[in-house]
Amino acid sequence: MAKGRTFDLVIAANRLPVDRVVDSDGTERWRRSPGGLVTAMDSVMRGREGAWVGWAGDPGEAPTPFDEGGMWLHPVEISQEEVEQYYEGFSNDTLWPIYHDVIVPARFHRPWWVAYERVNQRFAEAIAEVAAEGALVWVHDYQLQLVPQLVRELRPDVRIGWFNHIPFPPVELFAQLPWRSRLLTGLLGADYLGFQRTADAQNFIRSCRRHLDATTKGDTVTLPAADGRPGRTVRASAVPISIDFRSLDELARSPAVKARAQEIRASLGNPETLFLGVDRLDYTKGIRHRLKAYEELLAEGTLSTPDVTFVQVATPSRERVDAYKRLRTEVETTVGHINGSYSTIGAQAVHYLHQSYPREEMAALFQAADVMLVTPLRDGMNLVAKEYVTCRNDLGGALVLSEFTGAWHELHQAFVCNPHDIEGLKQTMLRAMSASPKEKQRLMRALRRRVSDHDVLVWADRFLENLRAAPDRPPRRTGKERS
Ligand code: GDG
Repeated sequence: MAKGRTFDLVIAANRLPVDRVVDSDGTERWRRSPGGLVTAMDSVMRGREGAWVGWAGDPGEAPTPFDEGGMWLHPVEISQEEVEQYYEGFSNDTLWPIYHDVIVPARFHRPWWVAYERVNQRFAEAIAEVAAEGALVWVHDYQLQLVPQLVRELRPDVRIGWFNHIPFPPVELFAQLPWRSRLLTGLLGADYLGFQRTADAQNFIRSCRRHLDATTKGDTVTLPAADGRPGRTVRASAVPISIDFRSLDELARSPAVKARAQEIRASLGNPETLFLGVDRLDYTKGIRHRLKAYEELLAEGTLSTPDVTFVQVATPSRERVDAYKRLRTEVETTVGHINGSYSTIGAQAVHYLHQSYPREEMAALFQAADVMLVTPLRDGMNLVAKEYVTCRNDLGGALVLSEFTGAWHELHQAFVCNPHDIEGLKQTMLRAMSASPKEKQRLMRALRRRVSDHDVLVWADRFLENLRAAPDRPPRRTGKERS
């Protein structure tokens, strides 16, 4: 019925914020999916009339657009071959490693690029269909870097913003991409480009200077007029993402979550120190590094069970990509080795959970943990760090945080670590666990204030404000080509 329905705010991301589930009686329904972006945009859409353009998660024909919790969801079709080439291939096996310091080698395949271009074009067409005259279009992340320019060609009347959830790589790494100029031109179709850190925005601006006929000044890039297209000036700056502090804080204060946190500690044998890691099972997260540090502390006898234990939640992720399969094998072998060597009956050294949990359970785990280990080798932001401090309204707990996360640039009262420096990481873990309750309270209070004052709503407002104030005002359309 809603064919032709248009919206003043259009979000575009690789995935729609829902998963299709089939109940035991065979009926199908949509369920809100977990994850950083979903949580963030959910808050942004609250109280606004908006549409979300994205993939529904199953290859093949897209479901008909539908309304879900006050948001219009417009599915984009992606075939099985495109899932392999555009998503698993170009997005997660080419761009993801390049944008994360080449922790694993990037793989370049020309058919993957062709699929990436084709899917980006399809997203642009879907956005053009649902955007109202003069709408704000907010495109998300590395999977859709060509979309800003493609939308601009179809709909010069709309304002286009793009936000990168992951880092933007240094010039030398970005230069490896055979399609580097096309990616930059694709992004420069936007009016405003948001990044997690100033360093990411600067990396982007430097790459534009190096690879395009562009001039840069401060945080803007100017492309001269060419091929009948007018010149444009685009702003690129940092606007770090955050979380919905108030709703998570409220959840963490609930008696059910508090009781569950106690229950978790009791079922682990009430250890003196509970270490916790919560990550997608991804090689960027430094899971192996933290396990190595922990194993060495056990081997030296500095730590021992049952005084300490370690819970690692490793949510399944990108399981068909080879680098992820290898990582899983490595992590699971290491966990097996640690448990084989240092567990005793009734006192396990590592509890490894390759599963996804409800939000309430995550909040309880955060409350139960004495030391949260966030040790990525590179991470755009890392929302888990912000979620942990949000759940610690008791002002207990300690956060160990890698200097290679975007979060570190905001959370200076964390126990900072360089995860490559295993000796240093071990010392930081020990300092965090043995800090006095008073010191922990002082640090946690400051961390919580930062997240509370810079929550997801502040982030979204800042992004949209920057988008509205962007230098280039697009011409209003005068034709009657759309109803
Ligand atoms: C990308 C960037 C950036 C995880 N397991 C479960 C679960 N989660 C939730 C966490 C958190 C989210 O997923 C993960 O967000 P992160 O920020 O930690 O990491 P990425 O998935 O890599 O996200 C990252 C982010 O985008 C946002 O811009 O910060 O740098 O890489 O919210 O709590 N949630 C539930 N069950 C689980 O088992 N409910």
